[in-house]
Amino acid sequence: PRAILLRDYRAPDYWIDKTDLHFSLAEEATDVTAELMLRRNAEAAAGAPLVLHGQDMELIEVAVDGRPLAPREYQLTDELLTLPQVPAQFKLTCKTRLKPAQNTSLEGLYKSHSMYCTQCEAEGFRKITYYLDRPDVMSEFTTTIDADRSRYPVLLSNGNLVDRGEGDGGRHWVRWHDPFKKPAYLFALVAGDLCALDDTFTTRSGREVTLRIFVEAKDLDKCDHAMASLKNAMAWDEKVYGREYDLDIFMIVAVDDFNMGAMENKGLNIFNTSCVLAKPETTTDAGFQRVEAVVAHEYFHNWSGNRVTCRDWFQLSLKEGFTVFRDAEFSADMGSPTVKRVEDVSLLRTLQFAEDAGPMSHPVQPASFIEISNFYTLTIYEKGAEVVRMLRNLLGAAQFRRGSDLYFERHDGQAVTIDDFVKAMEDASGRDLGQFKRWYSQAGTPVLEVDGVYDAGREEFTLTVSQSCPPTPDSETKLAFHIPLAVGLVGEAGPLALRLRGSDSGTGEADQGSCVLELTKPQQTFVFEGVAEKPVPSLLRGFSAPVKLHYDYSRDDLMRLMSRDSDGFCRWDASQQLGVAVIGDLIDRYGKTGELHREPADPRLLSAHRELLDDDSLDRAMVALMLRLPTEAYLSELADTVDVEAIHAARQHLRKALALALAEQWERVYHGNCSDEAYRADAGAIARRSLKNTALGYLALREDDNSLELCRTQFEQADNMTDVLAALACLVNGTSAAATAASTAALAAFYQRWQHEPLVVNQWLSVQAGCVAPGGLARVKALLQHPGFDIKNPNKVRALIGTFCNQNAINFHLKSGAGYRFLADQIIVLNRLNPQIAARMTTPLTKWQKYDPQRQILMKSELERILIEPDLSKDVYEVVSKSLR
Ligand code: B3K
Ligand code: ZN
Repeated sequence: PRAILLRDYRAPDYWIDKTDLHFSLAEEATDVTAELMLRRNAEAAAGAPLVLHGQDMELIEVAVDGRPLAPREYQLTDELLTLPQVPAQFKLTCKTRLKPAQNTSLEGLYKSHSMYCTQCEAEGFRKITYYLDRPDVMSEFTTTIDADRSRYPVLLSNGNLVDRGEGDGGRHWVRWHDPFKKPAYLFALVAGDLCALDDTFTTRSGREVTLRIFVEAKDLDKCDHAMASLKNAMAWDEKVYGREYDLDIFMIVAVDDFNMGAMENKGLNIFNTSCVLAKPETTTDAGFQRVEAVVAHEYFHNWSGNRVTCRDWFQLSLKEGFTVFRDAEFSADMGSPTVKRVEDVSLLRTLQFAEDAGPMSHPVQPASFIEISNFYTLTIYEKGAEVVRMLRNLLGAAQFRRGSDLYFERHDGQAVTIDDFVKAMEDASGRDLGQFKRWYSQAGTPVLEVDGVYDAGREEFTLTVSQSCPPTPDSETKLAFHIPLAVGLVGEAGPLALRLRGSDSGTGEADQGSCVLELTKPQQTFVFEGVAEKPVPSLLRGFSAPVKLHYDYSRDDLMRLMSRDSDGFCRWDASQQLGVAVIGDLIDRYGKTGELHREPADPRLLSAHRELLDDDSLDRAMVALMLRLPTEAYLSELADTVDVEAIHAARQHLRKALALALAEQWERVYHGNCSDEAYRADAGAIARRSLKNTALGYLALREDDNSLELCRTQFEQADNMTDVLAALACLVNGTSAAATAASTAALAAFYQRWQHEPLVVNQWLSVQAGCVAPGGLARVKALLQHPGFDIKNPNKVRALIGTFCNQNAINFHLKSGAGYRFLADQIIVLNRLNPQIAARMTTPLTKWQKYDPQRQILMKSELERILIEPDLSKDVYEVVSKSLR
């Protein structure tokens, strides 16, 4: 397989002004007739051949201006159809035959249960017909679908329904027309026996839009939350970005078999059921929030992605980074901003930082790829969103909005680049963002070393900040980044007023105890004047830049930040840093002695947690977050070499110590947050459940009769999945004989009750895959054979194999290498069925450099075994070969 390079970008030789598609759907095969109105690009050479993309289908006929071509008049390979001689303007007709029922890649046209659906981003349209399948070719689509009326009463495509009729032999047809030009990746088709939830939204200019969510009949009672989220998102985009919806109808369809969360096809979003369906009995709070976020994300793409799209796939973060930033701000506004920020930063710091330090590290704007599907990454999405957030922080909300307005206005209907986006921000603000653009072209996580010195005599506090960035596969040395560093100073009683002296940067702007220092050089110094007491600096407030920051805080400093800082993110981060330090001591201890039995917990951490638990005036959501110890994944990311056993033992030991030392507090907080009110998915109720279930988790570690009974009662009596699953997880992870018996009974009862709800069964798979008790691999292997599992369904693969390999380190990283062998076996099976999912599942093995020499050898040998597989997909080849080089 060959790499595609950004620097090789060339405009297409032909444009496709109109695309007229006709689908005849049938069980054995689907016939597609495409009529394309082609026009040579004025910049192309006169005799330029027409080279169309196409794969995995049968070409029945190709005609130019109605005249069928003889085979010698074109060349056909596995991936391209070339017509060496074509007129400057003409109609191309292509007839192709597809086998959707055999398409397990879930890309192109495929069947999910009894329904037909499509997934075309990034390069799936070429599995439907021969086409210029690249985002800079934008066309006006008309789509006719012809199918059996009783099996497929609902036939959908993009735009507006313009015609319909009856056919022979029980068939019917519909015609859809999309007035907005779009690239082929935004095309969609759905056919099935579906029910719909209907609603309307009136835009601020007074147009009424029909909103329709299509699902299987049994799921109609689970659409209300998605509909409410959609309406909130539509109103929010009008208010915050001035963006109105543009068609008369907006449709969402839920399908069970889907590689990603959802897809923003114009006017016809296709969703993974996991991101649409929600009701309290079947869906956790996290599930509700995910539905809200993904519905909003896909809706926001209508402007950031569809009206203004990407010139080429190297610009992917242009739409994804911006849209993630937009959906994060939306979720923050709908719920608790600090909680949302903490969750996003946790994800970034654990998984994106790990990605950026590993073999698949790439810039937000990559310079090359083998398979674009591998670049729908945390870097493109999450880091991309952080880069947009930094722009907002540097420009301020008002200028950022002006920049966004200019971007949409200037580029409406165009396929553009990340440069165009930054240029609009520059033009609207008058700022030079030249150095800032390095965030897009340089990979790696910058590291800030910060030093603070207090001069009591002069009442001055001096911060010295140096930046550096470790090498990544794309570049050995890095140029300095333009980094907004938000800071405050915290005195004994709380935040201090700031007076920043014009230092060698001079751009800091102090207001109300917070200011943004702009870092542009390898080292800079900032002096705060009039500081009457020795402060503790509050650094990287709100996580103002995606960097690693080191400052030599004492544990007392961290406790001051935890209780006195006005910045919620920094308060939480201080609790995490304290946890990391305390667990770090235990990890060292375990390394030396191989056990921790009598190791006491740090009294400061105990008293910090006691204070959090005793103070009823604090925000419950914040308390729950701060009581959660750093995860094993985060601790692993921080380590140079991951000591799997020590990290697990240390964290578990500390959890148990906290459980015992604060037993009374946990019990009080548990009971104090049980509520008889009916389930609500608002921020307050979610916070209450979160704190209650954090407490239950600690109580369960006591492994006594009382706590077991609490878990069992909550499992049996709760009216919502959040509480049921939290209790089930406690039972499943219990180690006493009584807990094991209770767990077996609970798992059986749960399956019995929910076996007909695939999304609930997935949670059942996931809770077992995450069980840290010994014997995890055997449990997961047994579940592969269970009727509730299906390797062709990505949600199930993620729930069982994904959870086990990514979130159950102690069981996956067995010293024997059996966990690695298991994963490689699954990847080899998946490679043939669904290359995108196979490549994604490979991630844990690619992190081999983080482990000890014995594990490295075992992990690499599994990667090498995958690499010699015949018929290895481009997807898996790229990930495996890059991680071995
Ligand atoms: N744009 C889609 C991603 C589809 C990628 C498929 N390989 C989902 C989203 O980000 O909204
Ligand atoms: Zn997206």
